[in-house]
This record gives sequence, structure tokens and C-alpha cells, in this order.
Amino acid sequence: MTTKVIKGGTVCTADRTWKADVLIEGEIIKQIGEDLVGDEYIDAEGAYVIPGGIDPHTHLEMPFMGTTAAETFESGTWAAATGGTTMIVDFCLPGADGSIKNAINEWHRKSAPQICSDIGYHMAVTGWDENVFNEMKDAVDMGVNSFKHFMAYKGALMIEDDEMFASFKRCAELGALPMVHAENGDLVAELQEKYFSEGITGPEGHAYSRPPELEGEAANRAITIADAAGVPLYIVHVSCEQAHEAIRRARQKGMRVYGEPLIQFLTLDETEYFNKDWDHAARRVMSPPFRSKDHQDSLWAGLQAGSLQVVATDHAAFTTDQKRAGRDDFRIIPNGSNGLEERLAVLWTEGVETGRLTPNEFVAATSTNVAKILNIYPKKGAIVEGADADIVVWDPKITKTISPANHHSVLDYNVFEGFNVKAQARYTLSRGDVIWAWGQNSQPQPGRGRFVPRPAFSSAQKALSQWKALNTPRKIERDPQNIPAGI
Ligand code: DUC
Ligand code: ZN
Ligand code: ZN
Ligand code: ZN
Repeated sequence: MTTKVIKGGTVCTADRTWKADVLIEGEIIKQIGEDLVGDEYIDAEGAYVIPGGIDPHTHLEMPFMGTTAAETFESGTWAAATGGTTMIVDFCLPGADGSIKNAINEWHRKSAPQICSDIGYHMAVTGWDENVFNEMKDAVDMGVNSFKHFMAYKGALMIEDDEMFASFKRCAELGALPMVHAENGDLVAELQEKYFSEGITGPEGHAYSRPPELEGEAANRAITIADAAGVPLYIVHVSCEQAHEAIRRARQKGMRVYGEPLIQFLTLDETEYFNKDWDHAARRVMSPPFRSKDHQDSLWAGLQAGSLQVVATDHAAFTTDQKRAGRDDFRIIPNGSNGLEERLAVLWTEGVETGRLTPNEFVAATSTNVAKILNIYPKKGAIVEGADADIVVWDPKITKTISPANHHSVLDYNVFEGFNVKAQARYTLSRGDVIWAWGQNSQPQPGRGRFVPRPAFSSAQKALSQWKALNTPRKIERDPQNIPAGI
């Protein structure tokens, strides 16, 4: 088996930083140490050697809001590789038959011939019946151990509280992780109607109709339901202080609740929607929407304090033409924005270069914490002997101005256009193969990526229900002698 040595770099993991070479044999990290020898060498002088990025939240080729996300499994995983991300976790949505098993097989059918690097899935639970209950077990057996619940998108994907409670209890039984899109969908629908009927038809109406209070309410509600069900909870795309506060409070009480801010929310704000040309604003329409600077500060603080654990993208790429379906009605602009290729470079520039995050915290948020929370650590997310050789030679001296002219996404724009980023992937390796080399731009073989099954959690990772009301039968002992007259 050929061996490769990543030579002369500084290994940077979630917990330490040290000078070392990394020896790769086949797909696996074989040894970490000084002066290692191999058949081939990869130059890491002056660069960090970090675990490949894992984006826990993408929507490639997702059928959504009357169209299909333009980023394919091929273009998406290629774009990811160029930005230092070696694995994505994509959301499967059930098709018209509502079957979970069929949806997972459909995702395999679409992704397998196309992916340039590894992939995992989450499954969406968009309704509740016996079939869903049964098929959740099939999903876990198929290596999908997390289930997303949409508390918004009324009339489409939204799930009711009783259904969510049933699904969360099923997750507890199966050792699976429930996830929520936390926004109060009933009130969002009311506000959309209100603003639209008042004549606000443009993208600013999208931001007005999805205020942070509605995200905070839903986050609190989901936490309460998870607590009652005795299951951990992962809250996707946390955008605001209200949702962050709910997570902070729950964690302080001992609940296993995780929060995922997006790179967009950390670095772009609501002014993108106001007094901008229609295309500019519509391209940035996503749910939840971008917030004010105060909310950004809260998210950065959460990453530093550990109350928020990972940074994702929710990469859901719709072209300008697709966005224009909502030209006269903000309610039908396809929701989603890009970030898969930019996540690491933007987080490094706005987080590490500004002193808000250490390089180790950067690695934790982009890779290691994701692998731990999604139960694929240390196969992924680690530079240790025996781990998959998903490694990035991260060069803090390569600068770039982000532009649709130099990105690898199929999108005709980029929400980070004009950002000057201060680091880039010099090399990206996926299971030992160099799938990106700065300056060479040669795409790896589509289909070389693999599906990564994620096992159910052990009982130690489950959360205990703190709900005495549900778990301890309570009865008032009636003493017939003491019942007052008249009752
Ligand atoms: N939000 C988006 O903006 N796009 C995809 C789905 C979602 O919840
Ligand atoms: Zn409802
Ligand atoms: Zn969502
Ligand atoms: Zn999403």
C-alpha cells in the first residue's frame, strides 16, 4: 500500500497544537510524529494540518418550495473540498409516499454516483403515523441516527407538538438524536399574511415576518418536549439570542441540548434585506433570516463559551432565476443561501484572525464537535492513528476575495461576495486521496465518496427525563375523615 507523509506542518486539533508529520497508509492515519518517511510527500511547511471540515447541515438537490436546489451532490462536494470540507451531512426529505426508507434509498440513488467525498444523512420527520414510527427503526439500521422536525413551513413540512413528542420518544427508544428547525410556524404564517396584505411584497417582508421572538419560543418549546421525552436535542441554524438563551439555560440545568449557528448568521446581518436591489436581498432570503449585529455578538459569545458547539451552512443553493419566482411575493422566494465552500475560510478570517476563536476552537466548531455530536468520532473529526485520513493542509497565508468568478458552486452569485478571506486549503485529503490542491483545480472522480453510517447512541449518551410529572404517578391520598363538608 502506498504511504504519504504530510510533512513539516503544525498539527492543530480540537485540544492541542504541535509540530509533527502525519503518515497515511491507504485511507487511514498510520502515525503522527517527527521525521516520518513515506512513498510520497505533501508539503505542509508554514501551514496547519487540521481534521477535514464536516458540514453538519446541507441541502443538495433538495426538492423545496416548488423547485429543486441547484447545487448537485457533485458540485456541492467538489465545492466543499476546495474549501477544506471533507464530509457533509445532508437532509433526506420524504417523497410523496411519505416513506422514510424510500427517501433514504432515493438519496443514495442521487448521491452515490456523484459525491467527491463522504456523506451522511439526517432524516426529516414531517408527519406522524404507524409507518413513520416503524420506519424510524429502519433509518437507524441504515445508518441514519438523527431526525429533523420542522416547527415552521405551515401547510408543508411543519409538524405539530403532539407529533413531535411522539417522534422524540421514539428517538429516545432508538438511541437517535432529534433535531428541530425552531420557528413558530403558526405565527410566521400569520405575520406573512399581515405584511403581504399591507403591501409589503419584497424580501424585507421575509425578515419582518420571522422575528427572533418566534425562534426563541420554538426553541424553548422543543427543549421542553425533548426534556419530557428524555432525549438530547440538536437545534439547527440558531440565529438569535433568544434561541441561544434557551439552549444556554437548558444546558446549565444539565440537559443535553446542542446549538448550531451558521457561518452566514455569524457574519452577515439583516441590512442585507433593506434598501438593497431585489436580487441582492432575495438571494439572501433564508429561514431563519439574517439578524442584527447584537444577535451576531451573542452567537460568537456562545461559540467561545461552549453554549453553541458547531458552525454549519444550511447550504441550500437557489439561482437568481429560481429566486425570481417570488418577484411579487416574498412568501414564495425559495429559502436558502450558500456557504459550503466558504465556511472554513470565513470562520477563520472573522473568528481566528480577530481573536474571537483559537485555532483549536475553530477545529472543534468545524469538525471535531460535529463528529462527536453525530457519533462518528474519531473515525472523522480527529487526527489520531486509525482515523480516516480526512485532512486539510490549512494555509493561513493564502488570501482570496470571494466571488462567483472563482467559486466552485453552480450558483451565479455568492452571499459572501467581496469578503477578503485570510486562509485557504492548500491541500484537501479525503481518506488519503488528495482531492484538492491549491492552484491545480482538478476535480476528483465523482462517485469516489462514500456514505458514512452513523450508529445509534449508547445509553450513556441519552438524556434522562427530568419530568417527574410524566415519570412518577402522583395521587392525592384522600382521607375521608378530613374532607370538609359540602365537597
Ligand atoms: N431554511 C432554509 O433557508 N433553507 C432550507 C430549509 C430551511 O429550513
Ligand atoms: Zn400548530
Ligand atoms: Zn431549517
Ligand atoms: Zn436546513
